[in-house]
Amino acid sequence: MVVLSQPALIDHFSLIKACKPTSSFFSGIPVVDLSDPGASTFIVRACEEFGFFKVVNHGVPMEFMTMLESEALKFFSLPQSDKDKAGPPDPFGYGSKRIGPNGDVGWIEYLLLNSNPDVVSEKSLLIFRQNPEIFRPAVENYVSAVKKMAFKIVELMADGLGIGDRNVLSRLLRDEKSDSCFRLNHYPPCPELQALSGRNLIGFGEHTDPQIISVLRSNNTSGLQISLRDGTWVSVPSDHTSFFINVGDSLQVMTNGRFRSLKHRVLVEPRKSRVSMIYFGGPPLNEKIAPLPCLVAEGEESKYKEFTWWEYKKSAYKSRLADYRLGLFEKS
Ligand code: GA4
Repeated sequence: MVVLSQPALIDHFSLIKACKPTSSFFSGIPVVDLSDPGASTFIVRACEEFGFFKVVNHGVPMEFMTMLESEALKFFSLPQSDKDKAGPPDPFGYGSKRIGPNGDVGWIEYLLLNSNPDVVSEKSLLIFRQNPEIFRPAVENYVSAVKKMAFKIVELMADGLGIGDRNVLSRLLRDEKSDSCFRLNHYPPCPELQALSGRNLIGFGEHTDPQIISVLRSNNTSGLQISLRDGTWVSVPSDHTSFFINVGDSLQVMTNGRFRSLKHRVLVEPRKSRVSMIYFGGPPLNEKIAPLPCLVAEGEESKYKEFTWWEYKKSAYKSRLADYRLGLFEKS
């Protein structure tokens, strides 16, 4: 990302929003120890209460996380013209400041990749070819370890929900046609602009994730904020050794609203760069997204109209980041 002089900064990025700095870190984030026999119950409770939890004892080797973090930083440190060769995102590829196709902007640069190594998009191949040979294995090692953990988490979720078939969610993520993706985000500090406005720049504006679950890991720089049920925004203390899981819109529907998808955003730290890596676990495109029959009590009905993941995704990509995307699919 190019550092600009102050007038140019204001001219070019007046669209990037800022918000009042919030100093307090939230200490109530549920922590799930994956090696704990009670993990399935804690996961369900966390998804009902917050749509969000932190995972420890996850089994993903720390070296996979640090290796990918350093490779990502090397990529983001390349000259702008080199990074631009991997853009603009379609949605895969390198993007800077523009998020999605409908005018959303943020103080961010990112790489969006297909998470299935068998269907690596043209853009990803280009990125891998242009960069040192270790970038691709770093992505693949990390993503395959994180996927395994995600499969385990949704299986525990099914156990906790009392669903007889514990693979009902994981088979969607494990499917070779699973429409999952992987994102590397870089939020460079911008002290000049923050000092000018006296506010925190918004790196990634508020939104919910459309998929089933998202698995996030960041370096030791904070910035992630979540919206609690009462609408208050709280900051999540960073923890580079753990993962943060959030419920996506599709899981909200599959649980008939028992789990709520998490509204979250990222504020830029004035002096430290934040790098995050997120696996978005989604179903195959033709999969019907509907409440799991065993989660709809007798006499109760589905709160949602019938739709496939493809229909939901198409509609999501026509929306703005902060829109309530499920609204269109709710029964009135
Ligand atoms: C949010 C979750 C993932 O980052 C993402 C995002 C996607 C994009 O960046 O292209 C979207 C956003 C996300 C939801 C609404 C649309 C699509 C930007 C946007 C405005 C990759 C995804 O799948 O949905």
